[in-house]
Order: sequence, then C-alpha cells, then structure tokens
Amino acid sequence: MTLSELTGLSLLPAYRSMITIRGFEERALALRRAGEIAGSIHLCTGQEAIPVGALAALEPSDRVVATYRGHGWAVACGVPLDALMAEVCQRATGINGGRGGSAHMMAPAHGLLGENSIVAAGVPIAAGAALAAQLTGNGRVVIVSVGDGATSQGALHEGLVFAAFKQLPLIVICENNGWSEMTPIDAIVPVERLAERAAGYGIPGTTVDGDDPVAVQDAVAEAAARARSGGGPSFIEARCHRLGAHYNGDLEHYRPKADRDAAVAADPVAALRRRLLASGAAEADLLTVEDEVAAELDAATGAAIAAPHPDAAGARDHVYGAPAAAPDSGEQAEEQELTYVKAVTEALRRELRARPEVVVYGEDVGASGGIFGATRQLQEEFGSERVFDSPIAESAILGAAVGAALEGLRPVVEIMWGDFLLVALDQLVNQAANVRYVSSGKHCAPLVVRTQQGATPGSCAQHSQSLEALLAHIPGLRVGVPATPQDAHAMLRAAVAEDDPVILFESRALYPSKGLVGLGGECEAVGGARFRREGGDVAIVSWGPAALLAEQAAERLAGDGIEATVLDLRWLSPLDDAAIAAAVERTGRVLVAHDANLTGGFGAEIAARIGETLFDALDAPVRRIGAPDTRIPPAPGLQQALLLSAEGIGHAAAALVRVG
Ligand SMILES: Cc1ncc(C[n+]2csc(CCOP(=O)(O)OP(=O)(O)O)c2C)c(N)n1
Repeated sequence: MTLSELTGLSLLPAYRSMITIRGFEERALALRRAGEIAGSIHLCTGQEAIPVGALAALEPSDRVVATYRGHGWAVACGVPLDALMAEVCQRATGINGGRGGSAHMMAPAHGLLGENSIVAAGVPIAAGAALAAQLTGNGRVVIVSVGDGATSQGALHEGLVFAAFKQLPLIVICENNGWSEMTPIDAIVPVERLAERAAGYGIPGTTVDGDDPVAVQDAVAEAAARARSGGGPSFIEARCHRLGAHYNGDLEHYRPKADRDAAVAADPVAALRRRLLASGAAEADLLTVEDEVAAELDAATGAAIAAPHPDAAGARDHVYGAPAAAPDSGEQAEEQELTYVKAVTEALRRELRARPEVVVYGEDVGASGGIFGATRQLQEEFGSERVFDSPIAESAILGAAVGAALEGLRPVVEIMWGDFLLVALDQLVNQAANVRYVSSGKHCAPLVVRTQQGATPGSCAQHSQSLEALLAHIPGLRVGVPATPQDAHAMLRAAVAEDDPVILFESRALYPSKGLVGLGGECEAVGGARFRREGGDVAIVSWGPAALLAEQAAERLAGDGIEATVLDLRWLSPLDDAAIAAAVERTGRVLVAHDANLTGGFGAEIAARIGETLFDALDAPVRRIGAPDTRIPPAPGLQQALLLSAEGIGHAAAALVRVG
C-alpha cells in the first residue's frame, strides 16, 4: 500500500518522521550554537518530506546515498537517534565514532551507504551500489539525493551516463530548494525544470512537489518499480524550500525576504499537520506524537552531550586494514614465459575464476580487450556482466567501483592512461580512501585501479607523466609500481586480495617485455620490496621501469669495480622501510632513481625518511635522480634529453661513491 492510498490518521507515521527530522535539526543547531559541535552543519529544515516520502516507497534492504544535508535521510533510514546525534556532535558513541560528523557519516547497516561532502560525488557511488545489486540479483534499489546545484557537476552527469548505459536500479532524487549555496539555481541553469535534463540520458525525468511526502512517495514508488523490473534509472526533481540557511554560519544576506517568506509559507511539516487535522486527526493525538518525539530527541541530545569525545589515542587507527592473507589459488603452480601485459591478463583471469565478486571494466576493456590488450578474451570467458566496456567517464568508473566495493564486489577497473586519473581523482582521494577511516574500520572499499604510465617516443605531455607520488601521498590508498612480468602478475593478484583500495601503475613501455611468471599456487600479499642486486659500495633505490635501468646501471658499474645494491621498492604504500634500512646500512650511500620529475617526487620522501631515521648510517647525503621539472614533449630527441637513462643513473651512482 502506498502512502497516497492511505488517508487521515495513516499519514501520522509520516508526520512522526518529519517532526523527528525537524526536531533533530533544531536541536543540532542549538548544539552547534552551544559549542557542542565543531565546524559547519547543513540542516534540511523545509526538506523533510523528501526523505520521508522516498523511504516510504522503498524496502528496508534498499540503499540510500545522501549529501552533507543528510541528517533527514539518516533519521528516515532508522539510524538510532542517539548514535546519530552523537555523530553530529563528533562523539565516541556516534555511529562512526566521530569520524564522519554531520556531513560525511555512513551507516550501511541501516541502508545509508553514506553522506557526501563533495557535491554530486554520491551519484557514481550510488551507481556502483546499483551495479552490485544488478550483478548479484539482490533486488535492491539505490536512491541518491543531490541538490539542484549538483546538476551542474560532472560526477552527476557521468553517474547518470553510466547508470543509463547499464540500466541500473538507481533513482536520483534532486532536492531542488532553489539555492546552490548562495546562488539561485535559475541564475545558473537555463532550463525550466531540472528534470528535463533526464531526457538527455535517455531516462525518465519527473518533477514533483517536494513539500508533499505523498507526491514524493508516489514518484519514488514508480521509479523503484521500474528499477526492480529492469527498467533502469530515473531522475526525480523534488521541488522544495530551504527553510533555513545553507549552513549554520550563513547570514543569508543574499536572500530576498520574499523567498524566505515563501519557504515559511510552504513549510511541509506545518502543511502535513493541517492536512492531518483536516482529514480527521485529533489535535490531542498530534500533541501526543509531538510530545513523544520531543522526549526521544531530548534523550538523544542529552546522551550526545554526555558522551565522551573520541579517545585521541585512536586517531591514527583504521587508515588501513590488516594485510590480506596471501591466498592460495588451489591451482597447480607452474611457470610460463609471458609478456608483462599477458601476465596482467593471466592475473585477471585467475582472479575472475577464483572470486565471483570480481568485476573488470573500463574503457574498451570488454569486447576489444583494451587498447593494450590486457583484458583480451576475458569477456568471452567470463561474460559481459563481469567484464565490460564502460562509458568514457573516469569519475563514473572510479566512483562506481567505490559503490560496488561497498556492496561486496571487488571491482578491478582500468584507467586507460595514468594521466586520465586526474579528471576523476575525487573518487579515489575523497571517497575510496576515506571509507575505512570514517567507518572506524567497519567498512572498506576493496577495489583495484590498474593504469599504465610513463613516456614513450611520441607520447605527448598529457600521456607521459609518472604520477605515483600523487597517490602515494594519500593515506588510505595502496600504491604499487610493478617492473617485471612476474610482479605485474603477482602484485595484481595481491591487490585483488587486499581489502583497501589499490592503485597499480603498470608500465606501457614494459608491456612487451618478457619474463618467467609463476602462475597458480600461493599468492603474495601487498607490500614488500625486492633486492635485484646486492653490492656494498652504493645502493640504488628505485621502482617501476627505473628499477630495470638501475639494474643495467649496476651491471655497468660492476665493470668499473663498483658494486651496487639495487632495491626495487615495488610498493610505495605500504613502503618497505626495513628493506630501505638494510640498503642504507649495507652501503652508507643511497641514490634514489625514478622516472617522475624530481620536485615532490617519491624520491624526496625516501631521502627524508633516510635522513630522519638512518642519518648515522650514511657516509654521504642521499642523492636523487629523475626527470627534470619540465613537461614531456613527444619528439623522441627532446624526450631523450629529459628521461632517465641507465647511463645517467650509473654516473650519479659513481659520483656518490666518490663523495667523502
Ligand atoms: C565539488 C564541490 N564543489 C563545491 C563545494 C562547496 N559547496 C558545498 S555545498 C554547495 C552548494 C550545493 O548546492 P546544491 O547542490 O543545490 O545543494 P544544497 O546545498 O542546496 O543542498 C557548494 C557549492 C563542494 N562541497 N563540492
């Protein structure tokens, strides 16, 4: 039965939910003013009918993705008020132990996959959760709430493109309160109804009265029925009013009085109360409900104020999970000579075979097998549900991986060139990396991003960068840079086993290189450097293609009587500090060699760590060699003048041996 089929007193539960949200927000504002909450809070007063109406149309097992203005969704999802208020107050007893706060909380056990403090970022994530629903057949529908301003964001566009292409069970509900922070939406968007934009994605779009929970419920019920029957995503524009300011500190100096008056006149809570009375509810019954709700909220508020603040001793916990146990594939172990790129394919094949939760997608990854052939024939073997082409939409590729991972899949996605990560970094840095920490270790985002990087003759400045340091800088992400076919295979398998997000920077230049690869048998876990060569005069610390150049340089140095250690770090996160220390202690002289340009490169991190902790073991200052701080030109001659070479590494290492 839908809400709209109910009458009179049956709307009472909706009223109860709406006044719970209203009372929650009023108390949150008072707590903020009283200094019990640090920072900003964004309240949803005036918009209560939307979560209440929407959730009345959904099943308890369905999923919600909200924004920073998401308290109402959390209340409507049934997140216990105590835990919710304590989270808003950043207390230890909060649903996320004070790590999510008002704007970035998550409560998947109650159906709330998460709020999001990045405008529109929830849309690709919700699409990923819907992808998991579609693939596992769990029957869930995912609803994602966004504001009107979010309709200008690329993430929303990409999420809708992705959802429409896969016909995912997704509902995007746009809470159009007329304001994008301090700017009226009509001043920005030249369409009369935001829902008109849905046509561009080939999905149904509808505009409803967001002040009326019944209208919202009916629209969501229709969209949910369509989604559950395989009809794909829908876009609902729920027109509403922002009763308060954008956030607690907003003076609303920009807001015309008439607009504020209109919001007061449209107040959905007052409107529902009048409607209830008009349809026969007794004033006394409403007062009883109001008193009960006030008592519950007062209790939650009192408990939040009395709750302890999180123990500062735990502030560093839950950035990463425990290392995943090395899995044994159960297959006969064998060695084969493979190219680097084929070693990647074989790792994917084995993981797809071993784990039904693995999905592999990216641009051109499915039917054609990828522009470098890394996924060739995997779609034939595993089907187009598990191995598929994605739209050219990196935010959607990565965001959907986050959402799918939250819902139990292990996505392994390809970003065609490392440079293209830059258009979608939000989904790795602000989203994937936060899941474990924000949820105090209760949830994780086990996803793998494969990409390839580096300069090759003819590759332009937008297809040549070595960007590993950018991502190794981010707590919560794991970063690997394989240099050999064996590592390309084993590190990818380790990455898939890992419960934290992993980015693997493969090397395009090395894709054709061949080597023996151990297939089957026990796999290694993420982490661990490898000594490629041992010598006592100087240590060259390196990773990726540069590690192979370092090895060549060391061979030449041996001809000159200089014995070099070559340490291939393989993983920049986790960093094998013990192996670095062993290299320093063995030689007292360290050269760090990397393909990336020097400033802010990961070599700076290694030099700093050695300087801080191993200074006494040094016979000379740590030196670095990499590309100069320039852009990379396609002209081979110009490239050669800039890129690392075995000869250059050899000269630098020999010079270091002569120091002191
Ligand atoms: C990507 C991004 N850009 C800008 C912001 C700053 N910001 C926070 S809320 C907001 C307004 C968004 O308006 P709308 O989508 O209409 O949602 P509402 O705040 O009205 O709920 C902005 C610009 C942000 N958080 N994320």
